[in-house]
Amino acid sequence: MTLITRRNLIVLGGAGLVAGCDAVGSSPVGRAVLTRDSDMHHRLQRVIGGRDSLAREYRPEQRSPRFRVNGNANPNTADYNALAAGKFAGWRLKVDGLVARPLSLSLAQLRSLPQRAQITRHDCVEGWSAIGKWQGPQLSKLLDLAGLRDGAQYIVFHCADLMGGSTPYYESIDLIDAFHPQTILAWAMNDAPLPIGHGAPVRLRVERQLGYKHAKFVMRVEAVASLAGIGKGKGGYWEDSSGYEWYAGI
Ligand SMILES: Nc1nc2c(c(=O)[nH]1)N[C@H]1C(S)=C(S)[C@@H](COP(=O)(O)O)O[C@H]1N2
Ligand SMILES: [Mo]
Repeated sequence: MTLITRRNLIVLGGAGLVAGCDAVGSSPVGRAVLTRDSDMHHRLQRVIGGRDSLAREYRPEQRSPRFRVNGNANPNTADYNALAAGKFAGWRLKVDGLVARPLSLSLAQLRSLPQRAQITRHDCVEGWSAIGKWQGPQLSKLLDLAGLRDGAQYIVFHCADLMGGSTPYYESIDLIDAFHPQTILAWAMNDAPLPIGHGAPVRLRVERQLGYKHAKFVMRVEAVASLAGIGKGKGGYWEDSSGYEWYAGI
């Protein structure tokens, strides 16, 4: 299976669009193709795929026999270990920030919300892919329960693990992806509770973006107006530390 990179998408999309358009610089698509900034990926992706286009879904027998555990395999902090020892009965997901009704939800409550299951392909920036089944409530359901307040522009996922022992892993997405139907907070993988290595008790699935956006060990979902005050301000651990792009559309 070929990993479709953003670079490929731009080459293919750019060539096709330019060939079919004689006023490249004056159309929105042409401007997107010609603009060499990181925002271009985002806009071009939207122009080609549409805001609500779905990532491909697969049949059960297409699931990968082995799905790699990547990045942190276990937060291994005292707090997390205590929660894991209690099978996450004491875990609560906080939903706060720019919301009308902050939430604190148990795993049982997350499981009792309407669920979505999807079999999708995970593409890591390091060049491997795997197909798995994920289940959980749509993020949109939680955001509707909490009620976004005016000014909310991004949703931030705060994780339990500390990179290098001290820097929290976090990620963020915009509201288009937050309300996308395939954006779920998964507590099950391949019909079993999420294993610790894959992000127990809950991890984000944001199916049209690369693997590093899929925050594991999610503890808190925060609605914000700006990413400036969080971490080093670039919207995610890898964005802050290694220059990974904030919009990692595939
Ligand atoms: N909290 C947290 N989330 C994370 C990571 C991590 O190290 N910590 N690694 C990311 C990367 S780079 C990938 S490819 C996927 C790996 O998910 P998996 O272990 O289920 O394969 O999780 C992402 N989410
Ligand atoms: Mo990754």
